[in-house]
Amino acid sequence: MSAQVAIVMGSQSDWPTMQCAAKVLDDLGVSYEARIVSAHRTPDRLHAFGKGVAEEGFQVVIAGAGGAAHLPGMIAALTHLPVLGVPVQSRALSGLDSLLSIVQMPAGVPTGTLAIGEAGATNAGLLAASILALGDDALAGRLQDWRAAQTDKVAQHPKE
Ligand code: RP5
Repeated sequence: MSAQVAIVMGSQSDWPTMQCAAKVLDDLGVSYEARIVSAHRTPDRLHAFGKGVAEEGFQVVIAGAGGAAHLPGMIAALTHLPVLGVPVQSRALSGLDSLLSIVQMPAGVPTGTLAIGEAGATNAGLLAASILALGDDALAGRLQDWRAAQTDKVAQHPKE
């Protein structure tokens, strides 16, 4: 059986960021598979992945890329599955290039665009879990527990 979530990234260099999505999914007991798919360096792999990702059995795609970050949008063009885009922080423009490349999709081909960098990857994991939890009460419970634990960690007062 296929994993529930596909985490794809344009380069090995994106993995430290995208691991934040993987960690959340691990915490919540959601299965995933991570792959490198570059829109520019491996265009045939991109096309095969996008055309086949639903048939493979995945339910949500998290796609992270930096710079000219065409990966999430191109996957969204090739599949009806929900695609969550993570703008990876680039060296040259601090991820603003990544963000604008991912967010400004034409009407009819949506990507859910998250924040730049690790916060975005973490939230992509949480959002993927929320989507899957719509049809999975046990996962919805684990997600609520995760959020409650986060709340409990916030102190009332700052330490000296
Ligand atoms: C993008 O180019 C990747 O998503 C990565 O964020 C960026 C730089 O890639 P490398 O040159 O580090 O492989 O395609």
